Amino acid sequence: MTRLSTRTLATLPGSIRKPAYDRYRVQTGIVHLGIGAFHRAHAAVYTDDVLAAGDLAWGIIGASLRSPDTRDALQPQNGLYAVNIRGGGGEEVRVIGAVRDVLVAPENPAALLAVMAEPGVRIVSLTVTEKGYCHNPATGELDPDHPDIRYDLVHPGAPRSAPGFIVEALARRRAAGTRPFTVLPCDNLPANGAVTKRVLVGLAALRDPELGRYLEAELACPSTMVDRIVPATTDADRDRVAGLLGVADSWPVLAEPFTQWVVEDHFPAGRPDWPGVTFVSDVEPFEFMKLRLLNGSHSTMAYLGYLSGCETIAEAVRQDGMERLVRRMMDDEITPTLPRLPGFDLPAYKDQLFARFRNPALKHRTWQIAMDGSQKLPNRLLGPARERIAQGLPIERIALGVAAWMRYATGIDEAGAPIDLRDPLAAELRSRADAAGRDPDRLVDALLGVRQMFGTDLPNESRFRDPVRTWLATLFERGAAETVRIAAAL
Ligand code: CS2
Repeated sequence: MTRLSTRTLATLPGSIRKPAYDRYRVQTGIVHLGIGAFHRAHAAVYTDDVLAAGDLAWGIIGASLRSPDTRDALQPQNGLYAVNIRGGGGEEVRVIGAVRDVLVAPENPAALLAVMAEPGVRIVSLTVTEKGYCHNPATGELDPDHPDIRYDLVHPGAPRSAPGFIVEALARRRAAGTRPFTVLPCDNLPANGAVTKRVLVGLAALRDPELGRYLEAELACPSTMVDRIVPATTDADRDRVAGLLGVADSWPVLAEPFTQWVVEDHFPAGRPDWPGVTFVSDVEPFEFMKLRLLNGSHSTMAYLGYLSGCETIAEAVRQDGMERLVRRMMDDEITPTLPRLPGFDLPAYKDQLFARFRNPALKHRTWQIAMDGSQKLPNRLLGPARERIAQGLPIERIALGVAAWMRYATGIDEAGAPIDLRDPLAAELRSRADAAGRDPDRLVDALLGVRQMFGTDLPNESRFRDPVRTWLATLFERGAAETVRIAAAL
């Protein structure tokens, strides 16, 4: 089958939305680090709208920090790819032209640094997942012992980490008299702008205190809240999209119809006028709302659902008792921890979340969400747990989410089969869990000893440890599906 490309764009069915702007005239205004499916289905779509509205200064050069897969898929397609939007009411395909090129950082770090140093680049955005910030999730500070950070300190001109690339590019711009670009983190971290700035200033200061002070004074890192559910693309999805396009796309992305981007409006070097973005002076209330309600529920359903044998979130949320359990967690335990958002209809937001979770057209795998739990849980569940404990409030349902993660982290499912545990701390989790065995007391203490997740306070806090331990025992004795029913009936 012929491939999607500039040449074949004209052959697409008329009903398909595609770039109508002159792609040859688009300039590079944004470098995006970590060009995975999420960016292509989220920020790149908003930027495609900017180009379509006639502002051609904001083309994107994407970079993969690890594998060449995205470049290999998109380069023969001149950067073009399809977004397949699937909702209850049907589906839509749209071809995005905002990505001008994809670089593979490890193959040629110098090429990426050269692009980042170009004066026309005014924004460097990131979707590198929680672990890509090389910080300690429990403190939000740069982890100076992170292997990539240690490497980058020795090899600043050929770095490995996202912070390493950004700091080196900013140092080069400074030396050349070019103003800094704005750094725009688009990952699910609370206060992601502040965390990013702390990490970058921290790394710069380790290289050169003067550079650290310069970035502290000059660098803008606005916080953002990003939201769109984007399941991993499968071969069946590729076939389906090819059928709709009439040409092959090696790597289309899937998404739900819902999309949201709330951005702190602090771009000293300028920004595109992204249609549909909510620009605010303080993103924090939105971030907490989304991270704790959506992502906190996602993780809870992912672990309980996976252990109960549910492949997708749509299946998990339909499990007996799950929706009731998660609603009670949202309403009784999470919502009271959220900063107020005057005028915002929170009940409607929560109803909409359940409609999104139930979306049967999206096969969003529980296993995909279960990944990297050591990085995700601190923001999603442990933060609200801490706040509630400090106020003397119960955390029954949050504790079940944490216990389900612990049960999952044993690496063996309820049928005795191995779980493909993907986590930067997987080796440590497995060895702690193996040493503890299935005794809930020993297991809970072994895993609470992971400082990067639980800090030094939670392991010694009986109001945290006790409910987690009780749920862990129930999960072992009764299994996850039955535990969900028990918890829903509380
Ligand atoms: C999910 C998120 O994989 C996960 O951890 O919770 O990717 C989630 O789908 C997005 O944050 C939705 O915006």
